[in-house]
Amino acid sequence: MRIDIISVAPNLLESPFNHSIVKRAKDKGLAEIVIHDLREYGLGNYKQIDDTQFGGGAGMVMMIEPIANCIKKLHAERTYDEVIYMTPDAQTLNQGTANTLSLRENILILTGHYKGVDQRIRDKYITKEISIGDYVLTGGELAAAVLVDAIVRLIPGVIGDEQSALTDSFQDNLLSPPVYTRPSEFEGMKVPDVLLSGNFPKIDEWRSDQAYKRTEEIRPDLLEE
Ligand code: 6GU
Repeated sequence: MRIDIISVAPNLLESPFNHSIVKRAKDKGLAEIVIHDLREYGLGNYKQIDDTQFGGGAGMVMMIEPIANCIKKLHAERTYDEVIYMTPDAQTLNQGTANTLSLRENILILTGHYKGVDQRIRDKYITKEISIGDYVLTGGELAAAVLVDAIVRLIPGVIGDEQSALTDSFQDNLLSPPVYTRPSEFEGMKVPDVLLSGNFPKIDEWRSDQAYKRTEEIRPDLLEE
């Protein structure tokens, strides 16, 4: 999978993509992530990328030309399955979206800053808009890092233990059951007997039961979906 990201703060994206699972995916050749500095497409001597908004009001808007020029250049090099704009005024990311996107070949992600991008960019170039939750971040970079991590770990071959991506919280709209490791007793706190029983059908049943109970208690909205 190839992921291109357009950003005004490329350094914010360096660290998350050079560690852990995303780094492993890149090293294995399963994911290629290329970051494009929007400033290089800025206008004039000052490389301007934002301007005040028509109609007045506080906050700058990202201008259409620098973004359009950057997107056009990238479009000339490859066909994108999806051009995604990271913005808080969009549907929130969930596991289903991550699953779908992990099957794509080429993805382009645009990250916004300030008041966001000129609406005409969204109208013309964007095929999908994603928020990562109901709160506001300074910019879309951290949100893009979250999205890329969620997608890349699902690419076949990225996670060694194939099973583990499938048993994640949310994969079946349920939270994960509690987990334990050694020691079996710590300061009087014991691991549930069933997990030490060796009775695997029973253990599976206990885990499903716990997953359901946890979901009911913490995220009942997931059960309604
Ligand atoms: Cl995608 N961008 C920004 N700036 N804030 C957010 C977000 C995205 N998702 C949640 N909050």
